[in-house]
Amino acid sequence: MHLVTVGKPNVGKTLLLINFAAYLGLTELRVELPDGEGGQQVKRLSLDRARRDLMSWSTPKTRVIQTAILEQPVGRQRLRVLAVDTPGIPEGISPNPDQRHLTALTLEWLTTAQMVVHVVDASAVHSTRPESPGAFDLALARYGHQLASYIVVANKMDKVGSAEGLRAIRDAYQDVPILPVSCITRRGFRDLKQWILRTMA
Ligand SMILES: Nc1nc2c(ncn2[C@@H]2O[C@H](COP(=O)(O)OP(=O)(O)OP(=O)(O)O)[C@@H](O)[C@H]2O)c(=O)[nH]1
Ligand SMILES: [Mg+2]
Repeated sequence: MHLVTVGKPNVGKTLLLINFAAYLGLTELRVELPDGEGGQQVKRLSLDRARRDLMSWSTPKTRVIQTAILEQPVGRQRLRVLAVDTPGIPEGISPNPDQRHLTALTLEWLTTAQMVVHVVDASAVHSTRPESPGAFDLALARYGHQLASYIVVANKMDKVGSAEGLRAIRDAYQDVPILPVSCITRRGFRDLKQWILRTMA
C-alpha cells in the first residue's frame, strides 16, 4: 500500500510523516531516497535525526521523492504502508526545469497511490505566503474527489488563524473529506490512523 503526501511547499508533509511515525510508536525510520547517481540509498534515521535532516527550516526542503515504511500492529490488523514524501508543488508553472521534473514525478505517484494525503496549511489561508492554499490545491481537491482514497489534511491547527482557515477550506473544497491536524500537538492523528486502517481493510 502506497500513501503519498502531496501539497505546496512548507505545509508540513515531511513533519506529518515523521511525527505520525512517532505517534505509531516507531523510533526510527528506514528512509529510501535517490543517491543522485540513478540508484537508491537506504538510511536508518532516528526520528530526531529525521526531523533535523528531512524537514524544512528553509523552503523548499524536500528535493527528492523519499519513502519510509510506517508499520504498527493494531489488534488483529497490521497497519503497514509505504509512505511517499514528495517535494512541495509551488503555485504556477516553475521556470526551473528541475522543479518541473519533480512536480511531474509527484503527479505520476498520485496516479498509482492507494492513498493520497493532500496537506494544506490551514493557518496560511488568508496569507500571501507560498504555503497559502491556492489554485493548485483546488485543482488537486477536484482530482482527489474522483480517487478511491483521498483526504485533505488541514495542518497547523495549533497556529493562530487556523480555525478560520479550516472554515474557508471546508467552504472551498466541498465534498472531500477534510481532517484538521496539528503535527505539533498530534491533534487528528488518531483519525488519520483510522482512515488508513479503513482504507487498508
Ligand atoms: N506550528 C506548526 N508548525 C508546523 C506544523 N507542521 C509543520 N510545521 C512547520 O512547518 C515547516 C515546514 O515543515 P515540513 O514538514 O518540512 O514541510 P514540507 O511540506 O515537507 O516542506 P517542503 O519539503 O519544502 O515541501 C517546519 O518549520 C515545521 O516545523 C504544525 O502542525 N504546526
Ligand atoms: Mg518536505
